[in-house]
Amino acid sequence: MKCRKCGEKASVNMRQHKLALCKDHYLEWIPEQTDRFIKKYQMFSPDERILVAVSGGKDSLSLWDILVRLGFHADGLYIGLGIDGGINYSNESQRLTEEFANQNNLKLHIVEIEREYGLSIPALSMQTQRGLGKPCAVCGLTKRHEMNRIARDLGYDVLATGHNLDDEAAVLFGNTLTWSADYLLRQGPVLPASDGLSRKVKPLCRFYEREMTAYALLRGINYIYEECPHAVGSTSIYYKEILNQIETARPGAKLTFYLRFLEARRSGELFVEPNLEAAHLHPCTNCGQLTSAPDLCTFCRMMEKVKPTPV
Ligand code: Q46
Ligand code: ZN
Ligand code: ZN
Repeated sequence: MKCRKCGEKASVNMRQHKLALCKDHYLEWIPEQTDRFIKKYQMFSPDERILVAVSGGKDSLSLWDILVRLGFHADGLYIGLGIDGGINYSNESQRLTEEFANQNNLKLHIVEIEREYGLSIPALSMQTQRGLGKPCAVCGLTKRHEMNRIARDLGYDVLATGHNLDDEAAVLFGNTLTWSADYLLRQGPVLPASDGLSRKVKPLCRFYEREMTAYALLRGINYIYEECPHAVGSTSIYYKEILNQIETARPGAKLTFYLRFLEARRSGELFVEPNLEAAHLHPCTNCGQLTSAPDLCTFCRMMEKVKPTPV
């Protein structure tokens, strides 16, 4: 297989795009395409300050690398979850994130949940029992809250995450199976800013997971290979496996599924009943983030439960 641009031996063959590229042209193609998506979906402009949520994984570190190469002002945010799982997961992912930031002379903010709130994510999950065995519900809620908080407090215009096409297609698949109208309404490459919350963007949402793996490896990014130990057996991994089977039989099916959804929603062809509840958001009385609850947001309500009782 030869590179379409120079005729040298290809390093990456993308069947769904009918495109094969050598290493150098692939490393050019991914940032070019990312730039195209940023413009197409009007994610941000060159003068805006971007906060990239980095986990130490291939997607978020590659996203940071790409945005900086494209000349954007992008700083990183690492959230220390305190997850060990026998593989020292959080320590190792933090070490690799710091290494990347130092090597590239980039600014990285670190928030450690245990230092901030007195409990790690697994401990918080145990105490509140929201996780019922798995800490993922507590973890997701806490990460969202902290990303919003830091972006707002430090005055970033945009919060960027490294979700790839496989992530987005799996979420879409799950939301379609249950026809979760309000989630379907909110899913997309850009979630506009609302009172006190920065705009959220996903510049990698049109790249397959293996395209991002190829980018990280060819670029020489040192990332954490292990998944979070709590990801094992999750619904999203199950949906990804199903979509991978479909993709193997019909190359391009995942991309078509996601892009047709975006197009159908944009054109009004797909009618999703708006959630009237969502229209009644107001600031949490403790942290100021928007919530549909009458006083405290879900995160602050959870933290109330773990507050030590005065003696
Ligand atoms: S939610 Fe669950 Fe992830 Fe948190 S506890 Fe690990 S698997 S990191 S995206
Ligand atoms: Zn080439
Ligand atoms: Zn709150």
